[in-house]
Amino acid sequence: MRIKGECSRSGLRARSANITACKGFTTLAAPRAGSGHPRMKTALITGITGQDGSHLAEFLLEKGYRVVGMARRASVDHNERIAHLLDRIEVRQGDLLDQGSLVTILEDVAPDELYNLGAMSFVPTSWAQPVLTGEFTGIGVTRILEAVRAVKPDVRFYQASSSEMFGKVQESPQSEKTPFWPRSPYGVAKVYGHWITVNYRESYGIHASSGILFNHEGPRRGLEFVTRKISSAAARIKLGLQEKVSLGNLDARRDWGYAGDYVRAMWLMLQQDEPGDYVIATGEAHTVRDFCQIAFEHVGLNFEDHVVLDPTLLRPAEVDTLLGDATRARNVLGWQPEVSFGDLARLMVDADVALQRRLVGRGGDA
Ligand code: NAP
Ligand code: F7E
Repeated sequence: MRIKGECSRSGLRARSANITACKGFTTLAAPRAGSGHPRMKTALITGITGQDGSHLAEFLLEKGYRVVGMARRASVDHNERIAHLLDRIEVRQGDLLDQGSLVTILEDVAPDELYNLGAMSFVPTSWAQPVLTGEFTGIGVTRILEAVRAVKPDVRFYQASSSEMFGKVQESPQSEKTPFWPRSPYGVAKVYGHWITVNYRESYGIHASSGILFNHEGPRRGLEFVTRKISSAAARIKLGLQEKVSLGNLDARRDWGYAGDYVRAMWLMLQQDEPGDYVIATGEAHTVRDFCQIAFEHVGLNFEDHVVLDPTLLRPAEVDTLLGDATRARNVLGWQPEVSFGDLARLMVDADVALQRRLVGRGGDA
């Protein structure tokens, strides 16, 4: 048996004796009854096809978990982020809009841990589709908690809450005690999801934790989010595939971290004896302009020559500034981020340069 070494982004090492390597990938071998190995835990992830779902699945596989993802059916393949994991995970069809599918999956999978990452997560779309956003991102949390209550009340449950709940910030930095003032239908839906999680913990004793995660990014971020839009544009402009990129509010400030660091915090929350709520953030805020400067400078360009301001990208109500205080996570979970803001911007640009070169090599263009 060989054991795969470092997971390069998370710095994690495969330690479980149940992880064997095959063509560079790890595969899970079920522990034998009476073998003396601890029982393999099962994790169910909603939103496994998303940025965080793919990082979390990798992380849990490295920990020796059986990983099951819930994904909604699509007429085209949307498994790009988990394509490299498909021989090691199970994917079940389900939808946060469909109560029956959630109940059936929980009955069949019987997870020890359930990570509810599925949501409509792009803030501008939440103004275009406010009701649907409420259904996925808000009421969807109640649907899955109701399934938990009926089928598997002893599961450890993680809810993907968001710094967007702080919106028009009432104090800075923001901690678990800061009042919410959401500024978009997405933020409002996340406040509902957060409080229903707290409520099911208090009403039914469910081990339900809410992670209030500040923006976290990486090469798997959707192309519409500002960091990835910038890193992709910097790469394409460098390679002569594009000349300009249109952006909205360059003065918005965010506390940006690396997604691989943040999924570790999700897991740590579910390893605690007591459930709770935790802010996960770096404690540093930067502007969109700062991100542009570092990203373009990394490929030898001046962003001011390429960024075009487009007022149609301004939001009906903006979250001007977010800055997190993750003291509780540091003290209770022992969590801290490992990737700095500058390194995050540079690793995203490097990944996009490599991606664009691959696409051009294949005769395609992104
Ligand atoms: P993402 O890349 O947009 O992924 C969202 C996932 O949710 C996708 O797998 C999507 O599936 C799935 N989904 C959407 N609607 C669904 C439905 N009705 N039923 C089942 N699944 C559905 O988001 P992310 O960045 O990984 O974020 C993960 C979670 O953390 C989200 O809840 C997000 O709101 C929250 N969050 C993210 C951040 C951040 O900075 N990334 C910060 C705080 C909180 P499809 O592939 O089918 O679209
Ligand atoms: O915008 C400004 C924009 O779309 C960041 C989601 O994961 O994090 C994310 O939400 C800032 C905003 O992320 C463009 O106005 C300027 O102030 O990358 P974003 P977000 O809205 O902060 C939170 C924590 C979540 O929970 C969400 O799910 O950048 N901005 N110009 C722009 N933003 C975009 N998208 N595109 C622009 O051209």
